[in-house]
Amino acid sequence: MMKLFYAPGTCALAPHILLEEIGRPFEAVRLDFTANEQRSAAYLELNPRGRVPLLVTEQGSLRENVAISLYLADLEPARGLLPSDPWRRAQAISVMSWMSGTVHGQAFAGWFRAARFTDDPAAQETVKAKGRADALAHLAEMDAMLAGKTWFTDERFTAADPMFMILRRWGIRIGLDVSPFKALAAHSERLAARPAVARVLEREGIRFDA
Ligand SMILES: N[C@@H](CCC(=O)N[C@@H](CS)C(=O)NCC(=O)O)C(=O)O
Repeated sequence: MMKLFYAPGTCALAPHILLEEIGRPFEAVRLDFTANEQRSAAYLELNPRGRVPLLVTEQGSLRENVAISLYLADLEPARGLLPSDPWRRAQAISVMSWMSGTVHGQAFAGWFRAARFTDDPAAQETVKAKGRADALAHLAEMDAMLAGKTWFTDERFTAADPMFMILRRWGIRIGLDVSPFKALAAHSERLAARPAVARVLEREGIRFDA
């Protein structure tokens, strides 16, 4: 059985949702970030990067949100979690890569983990402010991407969708005014209404909008 290591509300929520969506049995293993469990010796042995998500499969361990999400989608092609058309598939992977590398890895990480960018405490304040401003601009861009659409790709939920909700939620949590982003809000509501997503939110003990 596959095992997903996650911490509530983190980017691991994306593969957590996809695991529920594909309907294969899995074990969700929760790490407590407030107790720094991601840096415990036991976890570092599994994932020396000390990050989540980590998917443990019969073939070995897989890191990186985008790779895990693509893998889960490919496990059950009949679920259509990635477009089969090469161009649409590339569009989905493009937005997933941008959300992971730029919106998460630069903007939000700048706010949440400024010490990754500089050791200088004064400069960390600048990194945080820049991360926060960039996050707001990126959320505006994400809102525009969803305008007039039900899901990111066509009329169908895909592996690209969960990260929109996760990043909007982080925006709310750091006090950004997300109220102008109506398409993004409607998309998050639609996601949260999916039975698989509702089960995951309940297991993680979080709300999609707070
Ligand atoms: N590029 C990685 C980033 C993973 C990552 O940074 N995860 C965060 C949670 S959203 C984490 O584990 N942070 C723990 C830490 O920084 O100590 C991915 O997309 O999987």
